[in-house]
Amino acid sequence: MSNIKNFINGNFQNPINNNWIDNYNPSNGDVYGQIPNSSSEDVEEAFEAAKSAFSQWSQTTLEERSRILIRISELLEENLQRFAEAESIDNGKPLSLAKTVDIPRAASNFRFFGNAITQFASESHESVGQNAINYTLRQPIGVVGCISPWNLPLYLFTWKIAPALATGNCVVAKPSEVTPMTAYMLGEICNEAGLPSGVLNIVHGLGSSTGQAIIEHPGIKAISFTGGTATGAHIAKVAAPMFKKLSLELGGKNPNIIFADCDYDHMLATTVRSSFANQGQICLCGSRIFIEASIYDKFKADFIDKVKQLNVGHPSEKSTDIGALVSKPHLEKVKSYIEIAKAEGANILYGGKEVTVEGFEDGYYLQPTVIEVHNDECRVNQEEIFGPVVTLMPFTTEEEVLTMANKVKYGLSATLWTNNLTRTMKFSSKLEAGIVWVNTWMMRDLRTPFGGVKASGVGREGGFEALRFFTEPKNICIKY
Ligand code: TXE
Repeated sequence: MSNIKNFINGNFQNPINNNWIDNYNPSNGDVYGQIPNSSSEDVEEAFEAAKSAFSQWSQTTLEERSRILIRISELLEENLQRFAEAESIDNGKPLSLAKTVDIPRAASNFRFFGNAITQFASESHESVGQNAINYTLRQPIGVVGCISPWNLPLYLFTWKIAPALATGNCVVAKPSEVTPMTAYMLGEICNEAGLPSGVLNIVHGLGSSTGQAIIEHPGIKAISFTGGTATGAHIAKVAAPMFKKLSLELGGKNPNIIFADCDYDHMLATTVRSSFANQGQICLCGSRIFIEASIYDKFKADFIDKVKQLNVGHPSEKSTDIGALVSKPHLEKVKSYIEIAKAEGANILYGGKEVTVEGFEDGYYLQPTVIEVHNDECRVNQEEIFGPVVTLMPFTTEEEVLTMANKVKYGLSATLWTNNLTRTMKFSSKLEAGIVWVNTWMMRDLRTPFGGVKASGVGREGGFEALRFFTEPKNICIKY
């Protein structure tokens, strides 16, 4: 059994109430460990440790903070294989993906923010003619809370923690209870890298107990959260009366808009990836595919041909393209949407069934699923499924597809395939999304703002936006 513990004040400890929950391996359905279901007492201890560490950490030179963050990054790289294996077992994602995306990107987060903090600057404003100068101090907030989901476990956990630490805050963090393993392992790496005790505290447990204790804690002044839209709305309700700073990165139902004038082969290969990477469990996946009518039939045939070649299998197999879904309840949720699609009269063009992987019969495997819909307002086209399921629909005019693309409650990202510059400019400005990719997908530059509009959240992560979020601007006006 792989049991994990809370990481508080640099020590690994059991939850005070000795309350534990099971941790499942999605590839075979087995319980392979237990994790603390921490209570508000553990969160209080983590908060006290963070609070005591703050006076020193916030005064640590930028060079020293940068050095420690970059050391964490190096140690993650040195431990790539171990972390990738743990991530793949905990989440069900192909080991190859964890090794090339999740863990390298987690390491990049620490390296990027370790470097970015040495370049971060604040403004000064000379009040001309008034003999006065204003300057802005960017001070750390204090103790902040970071709460992350299960789809890209260490990648999204570090995406919040690295900028919070770089700016001099101390952190109480909670990974998803569904995928806690690599966050637990990160504790050891932080100790080895010389991160002072109490600067980062990691408490494990359910959202309703541990997560709730973090968002309710009056001393935790900011919350950075990635997860479901309903949870985000709940967090906003709890945090608003306490005037906490909030960054919420929530769900998506992203359009992938394909015009006939695009680079077809490149579009086709990328669309397979943007549909099914990580079993479709990425908030940026393009789950609504709109295709210009003149190439609709060709696209449909070619796409299904490629999707058929995707290999659903055990995450550790090199030949696996699609691993296991993260949990049994999530598998059931995704399957329920396939039933909804049928009831709504959509055509299941491919997939829709569970897959039995030999030797791992109780794992949570599902075929990549392609659904042809006739009405963009149907539920499978409007609600976030967050699994290996995409919808196809033809369009004839720019206006029609733009309206359909924007006619959902979400607004995280959008992908556009065209070689027409005027159309590119028009769609880039009119699509209701925080991120628009043109002729590519999920190309990331960590300096860019990341986040969504509408029900996809508030605030932006990434680059200096994250450093701004984790600091409080204070204006100093000096008259001379
Ligand atoms: O997310 P939750 P779930 C979407 C996706 C998925 C749905 C639900 O559609 O099917 O959300 O997934 C913590 N106070 N996304 O149930 O519950 C929780 O413990 C404080 C999109 O896993 O939002 C976990 O650490 N924290 C998404 C984190 O919130 C609470 C990625 C996310 O869990 C809490 C994942 C509370 N009251 C799911 N309740 C994306 N945008 O990438 C829960 N949590």
